[in-house]
Amino acid sequence: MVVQGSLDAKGLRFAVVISRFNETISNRLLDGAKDCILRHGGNEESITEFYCPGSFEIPVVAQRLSKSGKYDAIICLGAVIRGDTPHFDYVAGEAAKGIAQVALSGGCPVMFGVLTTDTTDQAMERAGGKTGNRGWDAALGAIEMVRLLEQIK
Ligand code: INI
Repeated sequence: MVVQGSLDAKGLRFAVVISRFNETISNRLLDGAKDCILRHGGNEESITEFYCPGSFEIPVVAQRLSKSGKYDAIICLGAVIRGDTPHFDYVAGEAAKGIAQVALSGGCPVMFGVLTTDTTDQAMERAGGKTGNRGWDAALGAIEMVRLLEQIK
């Protein structure tokens, strides 16, 4: 027997948490996520966008959304770019750890669509450039996870 999630977004409610830091990239990830949801049977009304200052703040917003019970999935989007600062490690690490913690807390599926790259060019490549769009991928994963977990109750 094989259990897997379908890719049907019809009727699902999505919360998308978007970091405004590096917002050109975040917005491209958002465009990808929305396109994916619409192409899989969802509609504009099923997507609610929540903006926070930076990726460090994504987990607390995701946690509140998860507790609200109003959404079937939460998609977290942002870009942490290394540049020359050790700040990168703290921001990227805390974002990843915090999002994973919310995902495991037992609410709805929470997707990690936060890019962690060395350069802006690398981030652009992953946000609708030559290596695809991680926002699109995160949304597809959200749909699959909702439909998978529906079968494991
Ligand atoms: N936030 C990001 O989302 N990406 C970054 O690259 C970044 N850098 O490089 O500093 C960043 N910093 C802000 C951080 O997320 C918090 O908003 C800030 O520290 C206030 O808590």
